[in-house]
Amino acid sequence: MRLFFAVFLPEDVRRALVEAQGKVAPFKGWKEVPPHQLHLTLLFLGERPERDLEDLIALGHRLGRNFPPFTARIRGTGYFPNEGTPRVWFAKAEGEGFAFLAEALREGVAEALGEEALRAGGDKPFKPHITLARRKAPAPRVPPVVFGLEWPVTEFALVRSELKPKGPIYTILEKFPLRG
Ligand code: 2AM
Repeated sequence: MRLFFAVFLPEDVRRALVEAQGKVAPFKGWKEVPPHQLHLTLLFLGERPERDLEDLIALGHRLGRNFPPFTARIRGTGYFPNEGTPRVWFAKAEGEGFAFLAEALREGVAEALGEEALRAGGDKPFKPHITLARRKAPAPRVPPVVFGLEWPVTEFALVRSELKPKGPIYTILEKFPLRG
């Protein structure tokens, strides 16, 4: 199964991001991420055998027990890649906890499943972001959106992604409360 660890968003943050998605809506080439799927990926694992689930769930709970909740912020948007033709339009997230959690997950996954399990995520530096829209066809860049969003991150999740012609279906397999 295709798996990743992610943080999902509270309703008010989601609403603000959906409003921002309205900016790309007039441009046919952008496909917005559906509201209930908006998330911040902490670690992408790619295709993993089902037998890994037990270790991944145990890891998530162990980290959750040791990490305190933290404050997240969103102030603006950006593109991947930033130069040339953008593929992804995202909301930039801030909050030290994201990088700490992402790194702890990398270490924990490498320990439990081996370094090989980190390969799917690639070796690009971790940039906490929430993908708002993906570019499917030629489409113009949209002007930056400015936000003043802040919320407490109190949990993260292990998510299954099933790739379908209409777009991926995400299923939360397990939630990990932060209670360090
Ligand atoms: P993205 O939103 O920037 O595309 C599920 O695919 C999630 O894992 C997405 O949030 C995606 O980020 C992220 N992800 C990170 N690395 C990935 C990769 N190599 N392939 C697919 N998704 C990846």
